[in-house]
Amino acid sequence: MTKPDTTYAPLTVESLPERLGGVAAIANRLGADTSGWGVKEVGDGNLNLVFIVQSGKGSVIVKQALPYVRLVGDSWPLPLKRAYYEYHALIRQAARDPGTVPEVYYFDEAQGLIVMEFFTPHIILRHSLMAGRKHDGMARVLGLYCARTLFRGSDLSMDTTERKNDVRLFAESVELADITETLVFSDPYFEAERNHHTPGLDGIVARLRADVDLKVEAHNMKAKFCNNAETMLHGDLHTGSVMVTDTETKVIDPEFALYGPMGFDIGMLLGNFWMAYFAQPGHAETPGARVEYQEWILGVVSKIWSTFTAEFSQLWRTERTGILYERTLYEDQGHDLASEQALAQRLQHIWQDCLGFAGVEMIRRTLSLAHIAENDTIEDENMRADCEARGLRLGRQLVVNRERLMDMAAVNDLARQIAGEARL
Ligand code: SR1
Ligand code: MG
Repeated sequence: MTKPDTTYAPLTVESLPERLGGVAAIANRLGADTSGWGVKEVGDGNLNLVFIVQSGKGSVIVKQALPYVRLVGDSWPLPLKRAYYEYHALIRQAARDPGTVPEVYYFDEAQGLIVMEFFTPHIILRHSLMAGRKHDGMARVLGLYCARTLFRGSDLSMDTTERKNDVRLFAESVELADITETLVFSDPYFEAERNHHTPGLDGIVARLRADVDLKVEAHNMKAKFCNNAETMLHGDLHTGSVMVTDTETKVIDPEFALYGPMGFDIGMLLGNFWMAYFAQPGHAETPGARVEYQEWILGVVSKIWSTFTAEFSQLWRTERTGILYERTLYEDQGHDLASEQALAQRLQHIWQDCLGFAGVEMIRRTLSLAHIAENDTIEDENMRADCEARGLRLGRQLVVNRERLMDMAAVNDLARQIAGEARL
């Protein structure tokens, strides 16, 4: 018997029906007659091919890794195995926060390919933030998602065997970790080859690169990222990894999943909301038209954080079955207050890390390789530079002063103050 050919080949709109028509998990959803399948390539991310495949019966997403970084081309090779990490992250996230991430229908490791649930009519949150649209319940879903995945993926919840096996699995995702280590924490702080920035920022960028306090603190955040395998992270939780309708919110794209510090995902996410906040004047229909929407964004940030802390606390009190802070040492000894004390300390630690990671994300999305659409689509270069400069200013404050910013009200007030300053 001849073995099936598993040699990797990227899919095309034309080849997809023939190549995947025999996969039962797909045919069951779309029908076996592939002549009725409609295929569209819609990938607008930095790395992969993404196809929507639809028939009269149903729809699926087919995501396939390319052997290189799509944004840059084949001069930057990248292993197909990232699909394997994404698959493992998706099935863990689905168990830890059911209903928030796409269901996986089929995974083919050799082809770097995942077939999964197509969220429709959802759109990428970034586009919605540019259009000035609001989403009921979004902040609550994102806060719950962060609390549940971060808590349940950590040694507050997992036993030692499960935890060590899992850390081992994701520890092999070396190339994706390297991208984050380099692009997020190092490149912005010197004239790295892949960097680019809006020309009007030249003076500010020179000052930031000469700012040794910032460089040291950004590197302290890098040390936390590299050295603290506290939980399984999404690893790339920005507003391009969130899909929304007016009432529903979903989280996608965890191919950068790895074990890292608790504050990383939520910090990246909040950093992206603060950047969207500063970008609003660049999308305003008339001057001042987005002021109320900017306040809505700050409200979202507050709600994500308060939902996160409430849910994390609830999980601490009811699901602490893992290696750390065992109930046998605390509640079972009548030391409930000590348990609450430990919880408060853990949350304070996450809070400070969250601010630091938010800050480095805001700086890297302005100075390093991958920028954000909210800024990139502002055609007026002076306006773009102005929005980006404000983001850089808050980002720097978050990194350097993260231990002095006591609560979300203080951070949002700082954002408002920076937004109200005369041209930077
Ligand atoms: C080379 S990949 C650049 C960025 O895109 C991804 O979405 C990650 O954010 C990564 O840092
Ligand atoms: Mg992505």
